[in-house]
Amino acid sequence: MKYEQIKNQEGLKTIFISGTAGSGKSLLTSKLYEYYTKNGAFAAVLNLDPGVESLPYTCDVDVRDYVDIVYIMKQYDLGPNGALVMANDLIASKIDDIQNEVNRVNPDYLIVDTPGQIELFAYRSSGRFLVENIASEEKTSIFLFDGALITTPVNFVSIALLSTSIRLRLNLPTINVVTKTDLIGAKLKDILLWSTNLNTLENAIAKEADGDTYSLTTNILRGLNLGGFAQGLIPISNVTGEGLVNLEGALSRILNLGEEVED
Ligand SMILES: Nc1nc2c(ncn2[C@@H]2O[C@H](COP(=O)(O)OP(=O)(O)OP(=O)(O)O)[C@@H](O)[C@H]2O)c(=O)[nH]1
Ligand SMILES: [Mg+2]
Repeated sequence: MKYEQIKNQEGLKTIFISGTAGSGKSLLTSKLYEYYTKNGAFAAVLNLDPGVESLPYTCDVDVRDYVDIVYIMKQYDLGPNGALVMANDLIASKIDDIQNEVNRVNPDYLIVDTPGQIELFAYRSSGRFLVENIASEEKTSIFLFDGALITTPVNFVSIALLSTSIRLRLNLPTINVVTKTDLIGAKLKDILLWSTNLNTLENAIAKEADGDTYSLTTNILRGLNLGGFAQGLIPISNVTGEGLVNLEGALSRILNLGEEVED
């Protein structure tokens, strides 16, 4: 196949941005793009969300050029999610064209904004196909915990479970990030402690839950930790820009480590 020949395209680093609906994926995409550009790197953006109407950035490559969600809904008499499923499959079949567009732009960093319906992207085979087949020297994933959603320790564990499940599916090194830190005030301190200290989190769960909820949550948590979850979260605000430097540092450690291994 054509893209086989250009696999491991030299120098290209691809960053997939995933997370729950409304967690800040598109806004972070625009901020990372600005960050890299300001610091003299050549970044480009690929939008993989066929259903989005407006975006806070200009796309270099846009799957909406290949699929029209409104047309699919009308033509095949589908609801929004059925149409998104079909659109995702169509997009996977256009991988050669998408790859050619990326090659033409030829950036150092390709930032990939993924669809709001994360389960469509992460759990259907077309999403993983795209992740596996976009030719790139290094790939990594950022998973966004919506700061406004993590109001309780049990919520925190649920989203950590989702993050781990998506890491399993996409099979990429993953950086966990908490967004909207500008909205959550003092709660951030608790969240950051929970993300690195199992005992603190278990104590917090014990205060909130009992019986089945307590034992299920703590058992999931222990499993997640055995699977390497407790790396901590990087706190960022897409609005104030706080924490973006740390996120870029974490990205660089993963993406540059790859280079060293390759040499
Ligand atoms: N205060 C605050 N608002 C944010 C932050 N990040 C995103 N938002 C807001 O949250 C809303 C959703 O942001 P998006 O970037 O569209 O989120 P998304 O994950 O791309 O959303 P979908 O693609 O629809 O799932 C927008 O109103 C953003 O302005 C943040 O760090 N702080
Ligand atoms: Mg979005």
